[in-house]
Amino acid sequence: MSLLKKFKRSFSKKVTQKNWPGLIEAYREWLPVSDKTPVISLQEGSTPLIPIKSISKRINKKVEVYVKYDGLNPTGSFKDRGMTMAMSKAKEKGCEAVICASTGNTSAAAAAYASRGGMKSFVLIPDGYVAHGKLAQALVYGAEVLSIKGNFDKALEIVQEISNKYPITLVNSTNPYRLHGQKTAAFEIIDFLGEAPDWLCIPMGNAGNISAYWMGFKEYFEANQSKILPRMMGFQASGSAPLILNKRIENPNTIATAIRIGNPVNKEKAIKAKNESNGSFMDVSDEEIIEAYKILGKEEGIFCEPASAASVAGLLKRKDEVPENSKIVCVLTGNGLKDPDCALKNNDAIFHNQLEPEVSNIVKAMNL
Ligand code: AN7
Repeated sequence: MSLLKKFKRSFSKKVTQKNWPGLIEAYREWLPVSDKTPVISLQEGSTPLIPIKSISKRINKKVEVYVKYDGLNPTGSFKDRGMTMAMSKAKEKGCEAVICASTGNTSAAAAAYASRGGMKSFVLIPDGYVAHGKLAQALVYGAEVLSIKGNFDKALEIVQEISNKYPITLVNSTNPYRLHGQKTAAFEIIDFLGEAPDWLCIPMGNAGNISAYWMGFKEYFEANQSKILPRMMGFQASGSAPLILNKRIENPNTIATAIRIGNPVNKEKAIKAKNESNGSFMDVSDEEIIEAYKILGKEEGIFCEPASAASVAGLLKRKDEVPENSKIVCVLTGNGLKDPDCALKNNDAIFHNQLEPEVSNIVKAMNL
């Protein structure tokens, strides 16, 4: 029996948003927690899996394409799945402060969950390359923000050194509890579809999430919760594609600042996921990312951030390889509201500015 079904039974009524307890309680038996673990939660998880006809149509071949809209988590990204675990385990150990490097979403989630758990958070970010929504979150959630004149990879080296020398817990995806939390997204997909998809398309930055999903798919498969394993299809932005070029990128660049990472710390795990799943990695250009971003917005009403759109851009790029009748899930890792500057610069909307406030004038502008 799937965990969600068990969970439904234990509540003896329909699972609704009202009684979703957060992912640690929902998937407790699959996670390294005990009765002693203080659960720090914002009721993350249980995000929708939404069919996307506009993409299925472009591929044809009777495929069903879904997006896992993880931008609907409490701080607007999949990082909440990892943070509920990392923070609960840090608190269990008696930790008082946490630290991370971040392109933005990790810092927002770390700040929120640290505050929720009564801990202090320090976040290192690359100056000028964190989307404004994410920076605003870190500040409001009460992190101490340290902006460095350097990129994410440098920031990660620094926080690794600091956490080795001082009693501060590192909550980047080198923290194993992060990946355990994030693997629950794979469980949710199988619980919802009744089976694993044929392909999982996912953006890669530090490559923690693809590794976490693969762990989740394998665990469910081994426990007979699914009969197939998906091919793990990872995508990076062309200007920031160390896993495709197979070398460290010193100066990564892309409009998708979330995945502006040149030296992924989970590289080995991601390559293992690719090889074990008969998967494949590919890069997508910023233009391809923005095209997918716009399709999702204006044809589906789904607003994701550019890094997330890389999964859909990648699927469209590989559409000739998609098998007939297959089910494909693209992971939308972050909410579009995170990066309003990108949205304002990249849309095809008609926007009449500075109009005189008179009906006749407005009607004329509307071309009625
Ligand atoms: C929206 O916040 O690395 O491959 O510091 O924010 O697991 O790194 C963000 C990564 C994809 C890539 N989509 O995930 C950070 C950070 C979004 C992201 C990724 C990130 P990983």
